[in-house]
Amino acid sequence: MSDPAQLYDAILTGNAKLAEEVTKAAMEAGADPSELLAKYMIPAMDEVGRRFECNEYFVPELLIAARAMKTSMALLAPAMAKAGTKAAGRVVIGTVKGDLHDIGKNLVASMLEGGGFEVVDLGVDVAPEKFVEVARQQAGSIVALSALLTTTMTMMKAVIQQLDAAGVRDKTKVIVGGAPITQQYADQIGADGYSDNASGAVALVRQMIAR
Ligand code: B1M
Repeated sequence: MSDPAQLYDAILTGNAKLAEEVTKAAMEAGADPSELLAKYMIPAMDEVGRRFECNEYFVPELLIAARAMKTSMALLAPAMAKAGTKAAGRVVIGTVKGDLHDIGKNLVASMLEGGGFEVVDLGVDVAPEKFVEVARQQAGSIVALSALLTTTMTMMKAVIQQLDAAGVRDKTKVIVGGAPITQQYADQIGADGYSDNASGAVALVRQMIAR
């Protein structure tokens, strides 16, 4: 019988096969997906980032760790989607232009779906014009922006400015998140909400819909 703690090493070493086996076994044993994420999976990715920063890991290691993380997340997603209660509302989500990081964004999207929201996932490297086009088509949606790089977080401001210029800002709430984002930055660019984690993002959307 595998130990869920092995998930940490499986992701850290980019062993997707082991990550899959351990996740399946943990789910069959009734593990809580949020606990697997918080205790093993996200800390493993943080350690991957730390190793990358001190030149112990390079881009290939980041990629294989990300693949292992995604393998596990794909197994957790259905259980996370089942856990929520229904709430009306649509969220258009994407990682901003120039940024290819999608693990956190996918987690936020899965948890929003789990919360009963309709999620339109635009993917990664999404231009401000695309967010505006979809916000126009899907009036009343909440736009959720993710950025992981200090060089791409400025794109969030560009999205807000373009929503404004297109005359849809007053009908569109914007929430932001991702490792380099802070409440202060969110306020500075005029976002309507910020969360540093996926469940906080769901709570924010709920509050906005309730208002
Ligand atoms: Co990149 N990368 N990366 N990377 N990468 C970081 C972000 C970095 C911090 C690593 C480091 O140096 N320590 C660093 C950024 C430095 C900076 O800007 N200050 C970095 C760099 C430099 C780069 C490249 C430039 C490297 C290079 O090529 N030289 C390059 C850039 C490519 C590009 O995007 N244009 C690059 C590439 C990559 C890979 C493609 C190899 C891979 C991504 C694979 C993928 O996503 N499909 C990758 C990875 C894996 C990472 C780290 C190691 C892990 C990111 C991750 O998935 N974390 C990362 C280091 C780190 O973050 N510790 C790093 C797990 C995930 C669950 O957390 O995404 O933070 P996170 O999401 C959280 C919260 O932030 C929040 O909720 C989530 C759950 O709690 N959240 C939101 C996220 N979005 C939200 C939206 C919300 C609300 C909350 O509302 C809308």
